[in-house]
Amino acid sequence: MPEVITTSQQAIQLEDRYGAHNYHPIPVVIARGEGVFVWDVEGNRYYDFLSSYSAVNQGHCHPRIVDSLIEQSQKLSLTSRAFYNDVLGAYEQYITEYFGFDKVLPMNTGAEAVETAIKICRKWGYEIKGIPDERAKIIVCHHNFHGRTTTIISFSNDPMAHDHFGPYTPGFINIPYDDLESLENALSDENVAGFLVEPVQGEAGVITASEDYIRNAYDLCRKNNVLFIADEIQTGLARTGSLLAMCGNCTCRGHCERQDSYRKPDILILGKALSGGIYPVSAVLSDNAVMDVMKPGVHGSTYGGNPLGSKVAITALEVIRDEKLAQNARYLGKLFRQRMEDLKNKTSLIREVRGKGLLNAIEINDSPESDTAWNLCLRLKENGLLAKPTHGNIIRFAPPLVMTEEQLHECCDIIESAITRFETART
Ligand code: IF1
Repeated sequence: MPEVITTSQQAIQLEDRYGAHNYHPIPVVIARGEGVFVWDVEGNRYYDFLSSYSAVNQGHCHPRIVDSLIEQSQKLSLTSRAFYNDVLGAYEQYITEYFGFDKVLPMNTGAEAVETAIKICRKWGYEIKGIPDERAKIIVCHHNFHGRTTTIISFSNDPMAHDHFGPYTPGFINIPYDDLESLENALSDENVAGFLVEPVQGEAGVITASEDYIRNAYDLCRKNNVLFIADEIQTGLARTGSLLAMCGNCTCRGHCERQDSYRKPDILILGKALSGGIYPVSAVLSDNAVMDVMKPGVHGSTYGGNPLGSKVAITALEVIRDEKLAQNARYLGKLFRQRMEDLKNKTSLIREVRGKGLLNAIEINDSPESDTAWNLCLRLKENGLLAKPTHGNIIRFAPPLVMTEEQLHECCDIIESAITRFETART
């Protein structure tokens, strides 16, 4: 029988002894989650300001999504795609109409969806664009993060993610993010099939591009017959204040193709909050002109398109729309950044505040090698708020999108108190 965990220390010791050390977690052991809150083994409550890396946009254990999981899991959880099932078609219709695409290829994790998008793009390059076999290239950006598989880390320029996992997959061109001239130069290569980009670079430290970058990059790809592939695994599903970060410049507060600023990606990749953190579900959406290169037998997955994940995803998407999470994220995000900018004027610890919707970050005024951001996150934990640094000196703040204005101000008070007390203690 597995050991019953009754203390945080016991849990940490077990993970240290028996688990691979591929993470260095903040020392907190979460036992329960509900909405914007999590509780540790000892019953201490915290605001979750990471949202499981934007997978629980709908809040922890959203009751409607949990009910869908329970109901479907007691009927049928998995059939494989060797047979049809009575949920997948309804899910495929729902999600393609929800985002405005002809077809979806259902997968499980984000990395799997990115790998799937790469395969679709390459196949389209050879069979439709006419690129000579084995010559297709995909343009990616410096400081990208698209997952942890060997092909994906082949085009990462983060040594931690990349080094000593070779030999690497060829066929990728790395260019600076938010640099249209570099993109235009790279697009002059007629063997380019696609441009894979995050509308906001999450792991890099919430790097937001200049206002028209995504739209102009899209137009350059269109002009060069290159597929625009939007990785919205972290930025999508209302996180950045619109249903998709791609439509972030429009004013419809949601998602409508009629907005002249919206550019519909040739391939849209979703994951994380597509299931509200309840079950791994990812998706690759595209129109027939691209998706129809995928014929029976060329791609697949044991769990991809399973009825349980499909039912959960339908409800997760309904919650985003019914609870107007994009609108709430846009409104609260502006408040949060204003509070952080006010705090920046009172402390020397904050170098920059940046973000979109409720995907935000503060850059700490210390070197990435310092432990300042880590120690600040420990202080935040002691004050009831969980966050974790990325790339040393950047603290990402991404609460569930169901947060209220009152809760947001309480969290800003916690952040302000922790930073000012931390600075005082240092002087
Ligand atoms: C870790 C953060 C990292 C992603 C984008 C694809 C994937 C992710 C834009 C792959 C996953 C996760 C992975 C997790 C930490 C977290 C993350 F930015 F969200 F914080 F690493 F960059 N595209 N992001 O953000 O999706 O296969 O994980 O379902 O690997 O440490 P996945």
